[in-house]
Amino acid sequence: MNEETTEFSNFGKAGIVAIVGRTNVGKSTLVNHLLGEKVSIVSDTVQTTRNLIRAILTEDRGQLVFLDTPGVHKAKGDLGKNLNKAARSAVDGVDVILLVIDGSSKPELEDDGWLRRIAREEIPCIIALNKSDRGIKFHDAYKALWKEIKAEKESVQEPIWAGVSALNGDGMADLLTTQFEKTPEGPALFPDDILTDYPRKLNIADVIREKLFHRLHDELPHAVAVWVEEIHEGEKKWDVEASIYVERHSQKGIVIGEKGRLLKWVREQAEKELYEMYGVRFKLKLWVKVEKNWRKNFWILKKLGYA
Ligand SMILES: Nc1nc2c(ncn2[C@@H]2O[C@H](COP(=O)(O)OP(=O)(O)OP(=O)(O)O)[C@@H](O)[C@H]2O)c(=O)[nH]1
Ligand SMILES: [Mg+2]
Repeated sequence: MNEETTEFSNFGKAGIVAIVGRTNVGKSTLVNHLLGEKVSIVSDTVQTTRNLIRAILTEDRGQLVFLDTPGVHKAKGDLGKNLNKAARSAVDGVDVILLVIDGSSKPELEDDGWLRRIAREEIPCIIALNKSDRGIKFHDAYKALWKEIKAEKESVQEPIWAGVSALNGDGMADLLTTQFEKTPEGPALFPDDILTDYPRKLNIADVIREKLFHRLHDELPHAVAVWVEEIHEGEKKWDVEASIYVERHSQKGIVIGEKGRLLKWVREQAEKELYEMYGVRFKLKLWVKVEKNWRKNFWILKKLGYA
C-alpha cells in the first residue's frame, strides 16, 4: 500500500450538499447559520440569491461544501428562468440534497415540484422544515404530500425530516450531524481555511444589492442588478466602484431617492457590512445606470453570472 492510500483512510467526511427549495424559504439564512458567518445575502424578496454560492465548512468531522442555490419561483423573464434552471440542475452530482421548506406556511406548487424531484433521486435527501420559530402548523401537510408523491412515483427515496429554525438555531446542530452522517468519507475538496470560493467582486455586488432590496419594494428589486467595476485595494481602505443597473429612468429616481437619501443609506450600510466581512474600510462609489431590458440581455446576464 502506498502512502497516499494510507493517508486517505484517515480522512473524515467530505461531500457536497445542494441546498434547494422554493424561493424565500430561508436557504441562504440556513447556510449562513451552518457556517457561522455570512456568505450569502438574505432578504424577503423572492429570488434574492442569483448565483450558485459554495460555502465551505471544515471541522473535525470533515468538510461539507454547501451549494446555496436560487430559489425556484414562477418566472417571467430570462433572468427568472435562468435562475430556476440553475437551481434545478444544482442537484446533479452532489452527495446529499437538503430540501428546505417553510414549515410555517402551506405547501405551494414549487414545493410540490421539489418533492417530486427528490422522489426520483436515490442519493440521500434531508428535508428541513424551516421557520419552526413561527410554528409547525403545516409539518403534517408536507409529510402527507410527500407520502402521496412517494406512492404515486413508487419512489425508493426515504428522506430524513428535520424541524429547524435557521433564524434562532433550533434543530440546526442535529441537522448538521445528519448531513455529516449522510456524507461519504473522502479527502477534503478545499483547503481548510477557505469559507467560500465566491469571487470577491460578486460578493461585494451582492452586499450592495441586499441593502437595495431592503429598501425597494414590489417588482423593483427584480429590475436591479449590481456590478462591481473596480476594486482598488489600498492599505488602509479599499475603493470600490460599482454600477447599479435599472431598466427605466423612473426606477433610477427611486433608487437614488429624494436628495440621494436612499442611495446614501445603501452605501453606508454596505460599507459597514463589508468592513465587518473583510476587516478593512471600504469607500464605495455607486453609479445608477439605465440599461433597458438588461434582464433579457444575454451578455449582461452572462457578465453578472446569471446565464
Ligand atoms: N421567522 C423566520 N424567518 C426566517 C427563517 N429563515 C429565514 N427567514 C427569513 O426568510 C426570508 C428569506 O430568507 P432567505 O434566506 O433569503 O431565503 P432563500 O430561500 O435563500 O431565498 P431566495 O434566495 O430568494 O431563494 C428572510 O426575510 C429571512 O430573514 C427562520 O428560521 N425563521
Ligand atoms: Mg437565497
